[in-house]
Amino acid sequence: MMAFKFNATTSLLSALGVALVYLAASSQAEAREITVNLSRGSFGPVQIQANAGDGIRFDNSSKLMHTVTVIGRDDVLGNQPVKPNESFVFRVSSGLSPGTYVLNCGLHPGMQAELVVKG
Ligand SMILES: [Cu+2]
Repeated sequence: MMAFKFNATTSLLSALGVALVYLAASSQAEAREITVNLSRGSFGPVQIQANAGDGIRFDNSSKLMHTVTVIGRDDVLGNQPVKPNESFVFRVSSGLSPGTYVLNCGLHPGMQAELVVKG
């Protein structure tokens, strides 16, 4: 009888352990961060795929000031400045419905990237 109780407790703890690992894995997936480099007048990569809730970290590794704008969606992200050697994290909000958007730098014409929001 004692052995049975021990096994039942062990099983319950194992199940809890599995649940905790699952929760940890889920929250890691939700906290995904994508790094985009701003350098030499271009975004790298030029196509970014993200889900709602993901963070896009714009790293400015250049000696120039850049800005990041979602064209046509100033309500989501205005002309966000990113100084040299600084970074800015843009959280893909639920305000951006799934679709394709164009990001650009307001200071360097032609400096663009495509943002695909998957859902
Ligand atoms: Cu720029």
